Amino acid sequence: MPKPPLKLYLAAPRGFCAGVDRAIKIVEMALEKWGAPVYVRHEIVHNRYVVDSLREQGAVFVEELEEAPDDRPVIFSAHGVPKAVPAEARRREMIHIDATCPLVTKVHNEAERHHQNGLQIVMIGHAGHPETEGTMGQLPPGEVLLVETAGDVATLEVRDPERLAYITQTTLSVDDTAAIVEALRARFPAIAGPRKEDICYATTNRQEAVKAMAPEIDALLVIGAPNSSNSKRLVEVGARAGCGYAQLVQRAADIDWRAIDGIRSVGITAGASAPEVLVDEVVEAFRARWDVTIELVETAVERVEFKVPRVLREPA
Ligand code: 2E7
Ligand code: F3S
Repeated sequence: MPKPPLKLYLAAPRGFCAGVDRAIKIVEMALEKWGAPVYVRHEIVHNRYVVDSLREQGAVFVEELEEAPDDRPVIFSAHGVPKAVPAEARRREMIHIDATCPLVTKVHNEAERHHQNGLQIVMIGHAGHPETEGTMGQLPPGEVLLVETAGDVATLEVRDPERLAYITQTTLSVDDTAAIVEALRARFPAIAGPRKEDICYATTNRQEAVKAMAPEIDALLVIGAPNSSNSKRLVEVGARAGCGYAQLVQRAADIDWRAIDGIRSVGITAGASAPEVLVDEVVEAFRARWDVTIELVETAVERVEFKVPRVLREPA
């Protein structure tokens, strides 16, 4: 029986961002420089495929620094760490390398600057996410208040409404965040902050590409992990832009084929931590069932690159 036709829209940009590329390189270069095992505090990026392949090369993933020995190098994940973590690594005289994305470090520095200026900080982010914990952990307890929704703004208790600033997580929904910023500015007109928010270029671009393809597609698949904030936001953006079916899948084996039986078009994208091999795998799985025609939906071209820390660029 001939396969039915299917238009497959591929989002661009999708997949790895510059911060993820750098973080993975840091682990690989550390393994080359010091040999195995190299410890990594938290998943270097939120993707099981990436973590498993680094584990095979000799990386050992732990959740807390205390699980790593003094005498092996330790790497901090791309999401950032509270200040207490590198402080403890220094106290233990450990070789430690920070794979925090430079765009997250920029937010840490912003928080520090506002604090030096005597401002209390409101962070827009998701409770319990490692980036939020790392950023809030740059300052003493009580100096950074968390808001997750526009509703949270109404009940916020601040020290002085005239001496406030806001910062954000880098992987939020651009549209939801704009509404929260608006609520903050309405209640605290003096609040300082970035021009818009601290959402990074990669998050913004991936959300834009999903919005552009949404009117064309019967279903959207986002390749990414269940703990990947930026990937989950892509599913929400797709659903809100009108995709009746928008799903997060880690790889081809997760696809619910019965749920998308009869579709004529599909959109595929990948979160910033999802490797392109998983995109290829998903596209191949579609080709096995449909007569696929691919169209690229390109809304931006990314040329951002970040250098790895100097210690890894120097000869051993
Ligand atoms: C670091 C930062 O690993 P991810 O899935 O992380 P999120 O934050 O989206 O859960 O994606 C790459 C990445 C994104 N942001 C890494 Cl701060
Ligand atoms: Fe950095 Fe944004 Fe990627 S904060 S790690 S460039 S998703």
